[in-house]
Amino acid sequence: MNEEKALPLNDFISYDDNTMLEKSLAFFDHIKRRHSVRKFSDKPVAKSVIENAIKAAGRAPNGANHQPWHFCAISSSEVKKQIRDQAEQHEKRFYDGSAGEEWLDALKPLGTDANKPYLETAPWLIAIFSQKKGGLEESDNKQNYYIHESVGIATGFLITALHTAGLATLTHTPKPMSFLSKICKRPDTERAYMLLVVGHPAEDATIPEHAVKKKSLAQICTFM
Ligand code: IYR
Repeated sequence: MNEEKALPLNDFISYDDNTMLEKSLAFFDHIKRRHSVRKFSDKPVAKSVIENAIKAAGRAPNGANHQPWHFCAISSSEVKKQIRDQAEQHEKRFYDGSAGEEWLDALKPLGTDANKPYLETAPWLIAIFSQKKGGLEESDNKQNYYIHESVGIATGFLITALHTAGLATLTHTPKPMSFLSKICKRPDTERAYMLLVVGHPAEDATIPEHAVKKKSLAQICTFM
C-alpha cells in the first residue's frame, strides 16, 4: 500500500544552461582544492561551524530515510588523547606488519606511519558511526538499509561542508576501530565507520605528490 503524502518541490533552484556550466566549473575548481591534510594547526574552530557541517551531513540521501548514522564531535583534549593513544597502538601493529607487505607498499608514496600527532593537535575529531538498527524515531529499533552507502554519502557531504567552510580534513581509519565505540560510549547496534580529523592546516602542511595524481575523465567515465 502506498502511504506517501507528498509536498511540493518548492525550494529547488534551476539555472539556465550558462549558469549551470559556470556553477559546475566553479564547484570543480572548489573541490579540486580539497586535499587530505596530515599536519594541523591547533587554532580553535567554533562549535557552531561543526554543528552546521554535521547538519549538512544529515541531509544525505539514505536507505528508507532511516538516517543510519551518528556523529560524535570531540574537542575535549582528554578524549582526543585517549583516541590518539589507542589509534597509535593499533597503527603500530599495522605498520609493524599486520597490514601485509602489499598494503604497506601501497602506502609508501603517502609517507604515512604509526605516529598520529594530529589526533591531538587538530581542534576537532568527528567519529562517525553506522547504525545497523534504528529508524526515523529516536525510540525505533527497525532494520536499516544500505547502511554503508548511506553513511559513505553522509561522510562525503560532511567533508564537502567542512571544506566549503575553509577547513581541512583527514579521513582516518585505524584498524580495528572498535575502541572508538567504547570511548564515544556508542551502543552495540552501531559500528565505528570513520574518524574525521578537522581543523586549519598547519602553516607548513604539505600534500604528497602521489595524492595529486588524479585519473582523467576518460579513465573514470564512459558515456553511452
Ligand atoms: N590507517 C592507516 C593506514 C592508511 C591506510 C590507507 I588505505 C590510507 O590511504 C592511508 C593510511 C593510517 O592512517 O596511517
